[in-house]
Amino acid sequence: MTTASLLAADLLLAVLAAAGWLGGGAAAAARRRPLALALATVALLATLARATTVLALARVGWWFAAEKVVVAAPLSLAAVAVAGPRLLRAAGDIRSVALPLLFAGYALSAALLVTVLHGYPVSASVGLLAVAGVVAATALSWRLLDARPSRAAVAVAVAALLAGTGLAVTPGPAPAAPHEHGYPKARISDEPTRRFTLTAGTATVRVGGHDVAAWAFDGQVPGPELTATVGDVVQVTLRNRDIGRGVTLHWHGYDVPNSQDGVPGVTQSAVLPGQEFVYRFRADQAGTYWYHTHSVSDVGVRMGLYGVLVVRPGPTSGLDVTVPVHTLGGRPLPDARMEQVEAGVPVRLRLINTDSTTHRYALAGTDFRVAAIDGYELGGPTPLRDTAVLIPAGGRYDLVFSAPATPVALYVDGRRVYSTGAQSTATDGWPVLDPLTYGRPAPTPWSRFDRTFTLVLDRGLDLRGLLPRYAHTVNGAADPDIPPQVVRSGDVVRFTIVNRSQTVHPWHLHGHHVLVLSRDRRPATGSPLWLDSFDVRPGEVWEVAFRADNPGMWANHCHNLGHADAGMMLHLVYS
Ligand SMILES: [Cu+2]
Repeated sequence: MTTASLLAADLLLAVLAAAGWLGGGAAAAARRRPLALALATVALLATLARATTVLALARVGWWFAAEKVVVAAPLSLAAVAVAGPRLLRAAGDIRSVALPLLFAGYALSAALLVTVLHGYPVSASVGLLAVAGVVAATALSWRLLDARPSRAAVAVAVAALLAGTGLAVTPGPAPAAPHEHGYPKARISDEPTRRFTLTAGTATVRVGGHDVAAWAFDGQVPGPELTATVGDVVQVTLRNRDIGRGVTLHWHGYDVPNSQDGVPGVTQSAVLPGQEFVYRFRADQAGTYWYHTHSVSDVGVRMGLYGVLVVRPGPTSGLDVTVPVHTLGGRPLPDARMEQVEAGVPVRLRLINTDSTTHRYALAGTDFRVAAIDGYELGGPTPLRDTAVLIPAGGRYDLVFSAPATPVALYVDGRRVYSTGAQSTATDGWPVLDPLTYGRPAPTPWSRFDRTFTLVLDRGLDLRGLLPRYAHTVNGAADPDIPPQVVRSGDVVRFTIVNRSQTVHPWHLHGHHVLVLSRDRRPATGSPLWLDSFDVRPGEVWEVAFRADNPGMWANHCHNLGHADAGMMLHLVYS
């Protein structure tokens, strides 16, 4: 079982146990003995079964197994200890076990709420509020069952409530405000050798034979493909015609100077209708990249404000095809395309995922190699056949092959998007490439780290704004309340990224590529893997490192852009 399915099973058992105790208590109160006994048995079995799931989670290295033991186990044991013996001894009135069963139900519900709603890390105030809730609910039930709650129970509930609330409203240290420093201005003065102008505006575009309302660069989705050769000085003038919520250009994966990074509120102001902004940077890194707006990025990118950026090392021969995959108005892009290719022609397919979730790509009909990931060439890539690749949100894979005499086809999630002739293959059952074990290894350039940071990705209630929201959190906080990570120029920095939630988080640090050290404590054994976008799946622990060599203030966020908008965004700041 994967960690994600173990987590789901554990959650299901927890819900079953809580519901069983609560239902059993209600049935006992109504003097329905058989139902009460049946539900209590279900609850007991589910509670015991959780020992198995928690143990299994611990064995696969889930970081928070101990927390389950600390929070859920005592409450589960208390529930069994209070309700179990009473149940066995309840020869007379079944109603006498109603309260213990209800108490067990409240205790497990509280543990569940703390786990799901509050997330990591659990604070003393949340613990006290949970205890207050359990005691208060038990006292109220006691009262409704025609008995009288002891004054001690009421006193405990009130005391816990007051203490918990007191701790909750005590302000913690305020995170440094990221926007007080003004915007960086330094821009290279070299004369541009490649000039482009992109105009953002609302548009109607054709997708799969349907008209779709979009936001587009130059009226097309994706926007124009920008190309350059290593050594070029690229200048792009961005104009906004009528996108009311503003537009910027972020060069995804291209480690430009901070002032050109295109993050509104951090490196520049959003470009409003009628305004323009000129970006200029040196193309000193070859590879496959893309650009997109970073202003209300969740909506803006989804509506179509993105395009491809390809930087080539020099004149190339053969066929060079870019395949930017996107979902526009619920319809997949690009449309299927077929072209004749002579046998023996070298082909490079540049696969780009511009959506917010992972896509599965499968190249059928030929051996191929993964030449590059996220713009960086891999060392010693070996031939692959009938193997799929998973590309995270924002990620890019370059596949290369020599065109065979027979047709080749590329499938994305089972849909054919590119082919060199009539070709039909079922690719669903293919194994998936693990990039951490692919290619020729090389020694890690660093053995010690000047800074280490841990990022726990999670969900939780964020109560700091005007309205409470169920946010995507990092270390228990949501943007803008996540403290920035502060580094010095030249530092070698290590991140440990842990996913405590039930969803995939594609992580993306601006301005730097990170070297993957390990995943789930297993060191990367393939070619050095320099990534700017990588999927941290539920339960996974990634260790990555980079040298802090690009000063400024950089966004560091989940590239499921809906998650980023819902809090999963922090900043890397040079002191
Ligand atoms: Cu995410």
